[in-house]
Amino acid sequence: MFQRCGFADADADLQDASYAVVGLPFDGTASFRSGARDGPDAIRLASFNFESYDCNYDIDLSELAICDLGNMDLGADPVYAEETIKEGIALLPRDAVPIFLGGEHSITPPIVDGLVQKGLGSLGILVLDAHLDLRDAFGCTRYSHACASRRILETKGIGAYACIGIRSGSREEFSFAKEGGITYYTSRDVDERGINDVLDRALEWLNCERLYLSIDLDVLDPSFAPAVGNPEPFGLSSWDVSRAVDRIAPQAVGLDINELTPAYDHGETALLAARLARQFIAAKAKVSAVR
Ligand SMILES: [Mn+2]
Repeated sequence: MFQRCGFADADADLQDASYAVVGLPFDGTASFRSGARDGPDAIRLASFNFESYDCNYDIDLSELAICDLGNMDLGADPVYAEETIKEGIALLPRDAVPIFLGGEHSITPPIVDGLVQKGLGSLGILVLDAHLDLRDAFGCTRYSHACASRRILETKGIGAYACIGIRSGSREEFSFAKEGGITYYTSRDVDERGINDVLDRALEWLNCERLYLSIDLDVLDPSFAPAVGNPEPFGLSSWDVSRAVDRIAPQAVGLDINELTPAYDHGETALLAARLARQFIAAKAKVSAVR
């Protein structure tokens, strides 16, 4: 009679969980549209639109052990949020694959650091993003969403890094990427070569057994995902991102979906975010079932 109000089909207890949904409601460094702090709950609400059965993977999410831990209390200070996220990840059981619902993109560096600290080994980090996010600081803080990839690259213990969907950054950021040999693929690369070819190249570069996937929803064209902090035209399609999830999920130790700003949504961006999270779980569960 009483429905749970977390992520749909996430009714397992943490000690039994194979998948742990964690909300990170932080938007303290938003530079254009704020409101990503409301992202996790909007994704949860949207998740109830979908069947528990994934017909592509022949996996029923209601038969999986998924736990929704709720939201971390992150406040508005980026330093506090970063430390809290790291502390929270240390408490997660190693057997549960975390699915982090953002929150702005500044949540990703402490997630990556927290996962490395758990001794998961050398992680290949794949970021889907319109923006390079390679600034050393932005808006008086090094913890800004505009510095996310720069901080990820500084994280000790990660394997390789690549990003796909790039179409925005300062001249200094592009110079930094080129001089530093940072692997990035533009949305034009995806348009010209196709997502599968770009993913082939990115995965070959990452060359890691374990991967981490960070989806900044602004990687998508605003026609697919309008409700993001910094929308950028000429982006990827929902099919492109779906294929990336299919390819990465089997090797992934975790996922984050960030930058949803629900106040600018008619529901379509939250629905896509929820669907991608569910697809990630189904794709991973399919591989686990075969093994
Ligand atoms: Mn971005």
